[in-house]
Amino acid sequence: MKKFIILTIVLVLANTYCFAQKNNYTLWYDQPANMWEEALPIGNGRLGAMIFGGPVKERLQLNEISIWSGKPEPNADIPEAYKGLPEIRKAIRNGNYTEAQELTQKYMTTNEKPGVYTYESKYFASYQTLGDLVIDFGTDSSKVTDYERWLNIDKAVAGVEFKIGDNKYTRELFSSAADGIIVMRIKGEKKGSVNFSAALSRKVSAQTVFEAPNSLVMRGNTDYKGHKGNCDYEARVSVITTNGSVTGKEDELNVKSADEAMIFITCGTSYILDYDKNFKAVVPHDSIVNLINLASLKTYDVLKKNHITEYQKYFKRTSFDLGQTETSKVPTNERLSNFNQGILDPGLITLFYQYGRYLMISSSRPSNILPSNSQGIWGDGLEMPWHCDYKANINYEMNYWPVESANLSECHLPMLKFNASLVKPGAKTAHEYFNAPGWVMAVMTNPWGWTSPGGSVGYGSFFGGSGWVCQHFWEHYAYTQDRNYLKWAYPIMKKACEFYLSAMIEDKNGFLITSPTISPENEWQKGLNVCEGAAMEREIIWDLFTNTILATKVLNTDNEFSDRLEKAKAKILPLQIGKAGQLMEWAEDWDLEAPEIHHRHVSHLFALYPGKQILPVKTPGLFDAAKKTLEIRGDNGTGWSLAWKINFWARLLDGDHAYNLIKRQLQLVTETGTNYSGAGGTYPNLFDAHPPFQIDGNFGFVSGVNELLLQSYEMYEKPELPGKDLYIIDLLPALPTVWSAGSIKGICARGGFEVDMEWEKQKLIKATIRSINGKRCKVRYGSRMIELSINPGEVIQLNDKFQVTKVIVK
Ligand code: FUC
Repeated sequence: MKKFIILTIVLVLANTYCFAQKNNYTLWYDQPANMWEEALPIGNGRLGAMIFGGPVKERLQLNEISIWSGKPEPNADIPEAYKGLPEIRKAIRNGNYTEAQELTQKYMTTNEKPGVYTYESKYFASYQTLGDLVIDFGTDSSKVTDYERWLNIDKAVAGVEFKIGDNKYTRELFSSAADGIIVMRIKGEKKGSVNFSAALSRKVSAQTVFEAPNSLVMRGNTDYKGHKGNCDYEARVSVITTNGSVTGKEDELNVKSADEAMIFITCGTSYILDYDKNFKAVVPHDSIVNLINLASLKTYDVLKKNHITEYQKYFKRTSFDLGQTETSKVPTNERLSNFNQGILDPGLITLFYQYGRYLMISSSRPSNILPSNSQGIWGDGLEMPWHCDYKANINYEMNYWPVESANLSECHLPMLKFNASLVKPGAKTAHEYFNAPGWVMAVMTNPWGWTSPGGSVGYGSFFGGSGWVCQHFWEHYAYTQDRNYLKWAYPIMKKACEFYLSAMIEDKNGFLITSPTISPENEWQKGLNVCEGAAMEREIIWDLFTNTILATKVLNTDNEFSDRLEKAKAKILPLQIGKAGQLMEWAEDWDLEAPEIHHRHVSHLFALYPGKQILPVKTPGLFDAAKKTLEIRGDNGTGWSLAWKINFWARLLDGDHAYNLIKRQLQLVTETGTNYSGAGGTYPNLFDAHPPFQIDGNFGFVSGVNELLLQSYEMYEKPELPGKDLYIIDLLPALPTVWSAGSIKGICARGGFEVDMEWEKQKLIKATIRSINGKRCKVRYGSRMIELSINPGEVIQLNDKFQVTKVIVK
């Protein structure tokens, strides 16, 4: 009997242990990664690794967020390019578009000839890999059994386990923000069975040496193809064993007969976010050594506990449940293909949602020196797709769409600080291209303060970047209600407005427009992008002016400037509806004749999402036109395009249509080359597939789900409360039918509210609303709406009849 009880306890514990490995917070696989998009990412905001999990040879592909080739290019702007503006504008007004396109290429880009940048161009900096740590165990692969690798996103810990004979090996890895290092523990069940050699390398511009007694040190720079790189670095790998020995020579380190080994990895670079100092300081050698020394004084359990506690401070704020299924019991890649074959797997939705939050926390900790780039912090190679830069015609902003609503507000800070750093170079670009005050960022940027236009008109002559990134300054305030922060951000928004106030001109009817302009990356006629008054820049400017006016009211400052903005805003060419009932992409009704009516960019719906210019009740005509536009555009797209469409359909209050796009986004993709149409989906490691991997789709998905469940973009006014930004919170505005029961806890609404909701049979049964600072809001569910005034720390509950049932003052 006693034996039976003990056996039962052991089985239960074993089961709990296994279940802990394979719950709905776990990605897991029964094979090592073959391709990079199967490897599993860990990151502490700045230091990342992709774990391949080979039992014989482990490959950790390493990244550090500031390792970029290239250097500042302060002379990239064409000097006094604005002198070409009258000629370009005249050609456009007279309908001489071919001439206008050529002139725009000549004056309003940074390349003389159209085309993408090469390594010979001014714009070539790319995010780069730090290198690889390869750990060779020298074992016989045919003897490996019971293989599994996993990533637990609840704890941000990854692992590999397998057996060789009757010896079980386990590896655990995490990238700790608490201790500033990556930690790996390698363990064999049998004493003395851990043996390996480790090598740290990078294909170019780096050298590794063994430093006694237990470290590999790699020093290098980002020189590439004969071009000087502006970033130096030092990476260190140190090994501590329990029993056994550590030896090394040249660039290799050997561990023999250990019971277990701990490997610490860290890296520091010369990068500083300081335009005036050319973005360069010295490599912080002492702090790098210190991080490893401090970690060496701690046990594995302490390091792991520190890491999990720090990570969960962010991660645990939000939970999302759409029902339990057995589906998590198959490997994640199979789970994805099962879902593609129509097997309902609500757990996969919640896993993918939380994975997006995991990727955000892991690539954008508040102390990051740079924001999450187009691959977060994970990227292999030396020339990344599209340089892995920050593209402000959709991708960069999409990365940060969910950050506030998904209760990760502090993770927004790296982006906000980075945007602020663009004001100086952007002032020069504003002057050279438009002879305008303020600052402008055109279409993209990188860590070297690039604000100039791109290389060809089709994507490069878009000057809405600064306006768009400024939306994030306002959004961070709208969610946090932090007036002190807004005081810091306001001058940056104001200077962005000053640029557009100066750069806009009147169209033939006296409305304000920009010229030359484009609708990002889309042609209105074969070979022609350039025009005047394309919708997107108008919408971005409308949004910027609206938010800046709101900021002047909240801060009770700059009334005159605010009046100027009001007047200009009223003169911006309004949104127009075209002959098919669609929202017009350009100022002329060209949409139906454009060569690519299914183009992945849906720029003119900026006003619907992430803007707030189109609302179901207040602007029903535009609302219907936006819907028409999307119907014409169709449901295909690259990864991020699919994610954008989820957000659009959420704002159009059509959860079922959004769910169709969710299904598309979760299509298993294994193709890695660049594909621009119809191939979007998700890789086996749940990275979003453009293809190639782009992280924006992961983040756009999270914001899309939030928009389906909670919206708060509509504002209302109360004459007795002037200067207050007041929001309407919509509960379950677009719930997909398949998610008939579920709950979400800890998502955020503008105005500084945190919301929990539970629903059953498609109906809200309970909602809880907390206010950070105390604020008034309206809460709407279907056709019902109530106004609440919530004190700081108060919790308000609404029941299934939409009655306030409880007010608990903390
Ligand atoms: C723009 C997009 C592409 C891709 C790239 C990073 O050029 O049109 O689809 O997302 O940015």
